[in-house]
Amino acid sequence: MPSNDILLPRRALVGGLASLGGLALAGCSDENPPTYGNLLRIADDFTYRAQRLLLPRNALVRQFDHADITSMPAIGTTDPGNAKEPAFSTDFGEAYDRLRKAAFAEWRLEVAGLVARPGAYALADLKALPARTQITRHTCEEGWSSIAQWTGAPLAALLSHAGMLPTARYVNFHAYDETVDSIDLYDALHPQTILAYGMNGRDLPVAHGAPARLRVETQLGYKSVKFLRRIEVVEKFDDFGKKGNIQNGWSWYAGI
Ligand SMILES: Nc1nc2c(c(=O)[nH]1)N[C@H]1C(S)=C(S)[C@@H](COP(=O)(O)O)O[C@H]1N2
Ligand SMILES: [Mo]
Repeated sequence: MPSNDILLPRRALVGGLASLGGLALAGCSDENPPTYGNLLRIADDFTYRAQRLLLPRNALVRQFDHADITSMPAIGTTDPGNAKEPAFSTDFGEAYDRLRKAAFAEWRLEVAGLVARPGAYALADLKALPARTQITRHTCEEGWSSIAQWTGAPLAALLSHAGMLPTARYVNFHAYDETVDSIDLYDALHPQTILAYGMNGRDLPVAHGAPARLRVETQLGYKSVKFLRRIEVVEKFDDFGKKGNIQNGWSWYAGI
């Protein structure tokens, strides 16, 4: 595959590296991704540390050719604007429905937290950032996998545009179905971590997360949050309580 990795502006890179240094130094502190609640979580922690130790920081996952693209089921929420969906949000479901009916022209991705320039990005703003297209395998924790082509803005490009501050350590993602999740800066700045607005050469379909979803190619499918509403850059790890994956029995770190 042709490589279209972007080069981060030096300032963002220095900021990012400073934070990564913080992450490594804080290796044994209480603020690390949690191993708590249950003995089995020690295994998550081990996977996290082992992968961080063994894998080169920006090792790319395998990319495929057009001929390898398969069909892909839509999983979990497939329309956050449909009140019959199990995860329909009373706070955001109707808003999503209105946005969708207006072809997402009014949709804005809020970018908040530890950034010098908090903002609200329209789809056109995301498309104005450098674009990356990649054909990758999506692996769902339920045991199926699919190959699709994704086009979007590298999250690193957005974070650099927003001026991520050196204290940043995690990026939190909030969706219209109230899914919340986070990744650390290793994955946030990974070249294949993108905010995808295109799938298989077309606009991202609603069922797959329109108008924009996260693609974290280095982790299992559930980390690729669909229907993005808000991104927040933070220093302190948040397990999101009852809404987070830890209390719902999922690993926070699902590296593959
Ligand atoms: N907002 C949101 N994101 C989500 C989900 C969801 O239900 N809501 N499901 C996750 C799971 S378990 C998987 S496997 C993938 C499925 O992506 P797809 O529907 O495009 O196949 O999205 C992930 N992201
Ligand atoms: Mo999944």
